[in-house]
Amino acid sequence: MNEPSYEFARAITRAPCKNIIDGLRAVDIGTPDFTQMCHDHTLYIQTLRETGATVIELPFLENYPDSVFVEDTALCLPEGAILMKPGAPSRLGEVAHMAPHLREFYDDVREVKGPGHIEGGDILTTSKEILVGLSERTDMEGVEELRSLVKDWGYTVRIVNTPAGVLHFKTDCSLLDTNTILSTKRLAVSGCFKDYRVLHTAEGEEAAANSIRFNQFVLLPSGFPKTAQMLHDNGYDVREIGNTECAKLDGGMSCLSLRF
Ligand code: CIR
Repeated sequence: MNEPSYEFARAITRAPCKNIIDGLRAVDIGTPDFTQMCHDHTLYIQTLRETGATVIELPFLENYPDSVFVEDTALCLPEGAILMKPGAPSRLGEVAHMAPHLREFYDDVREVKGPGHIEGGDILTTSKEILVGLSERTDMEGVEELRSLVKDWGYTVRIVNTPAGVLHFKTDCSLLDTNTILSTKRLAVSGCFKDYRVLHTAEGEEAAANSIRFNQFVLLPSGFPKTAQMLHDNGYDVREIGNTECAKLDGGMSCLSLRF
């Protein structure tokens, strides 16, 4: 196992498509504004690039409304990439569109073939292990197949639970540095981070948990001032990115890129 970290040379993103208005959502809180979403997406990419990383921008896929959320299609590790098997039927086909791009960068690209399901949004890779949250999209068989695929790379996979009503495990947490996790209280009370230092999102700011540490920055959805201040006070260089439109589709900072 080559210690995975928050230092990345590259990210892959995909442009939002107009059909994003038909994207999956747990609760309908309004139609996403495509123009605003594109604006926020551009700032997201610019911020990743500002760290010195290369960002590979893939073209939109009109047949896949949720395809801007590339994180769910793969798990990128230093040793290789694993193609996922999304639990949402409308998203299964996105994986084949991502595979050739990962093969350009990785010699070793493996694949979860099923019958189980697993999505990248349920996987948190830390310096010591891979945590996978069971959810509506990720089942035990999917996790067991992932476990067998990463075993010879030396990874330990730990199964944890995603809080009820939360789409993905990482909807509620993110890695801030090798030993620190940003988490909602409702997730942290499960005890799944007992071996880590945990910083909690502020009360009422649970949606700030879907952030990413990318090189020197923490990309945080904007509109969560108490959590932003808390991260700042803990020494993190916080960059706030508008996320109102992706949030209507249960998306946050981590969903929008594959990082390696
Ligand atoms: C979905 O329900 O699949 C999309 N609307 C949102 C996916 C968000 N992805 C993520 O958290 N990794």
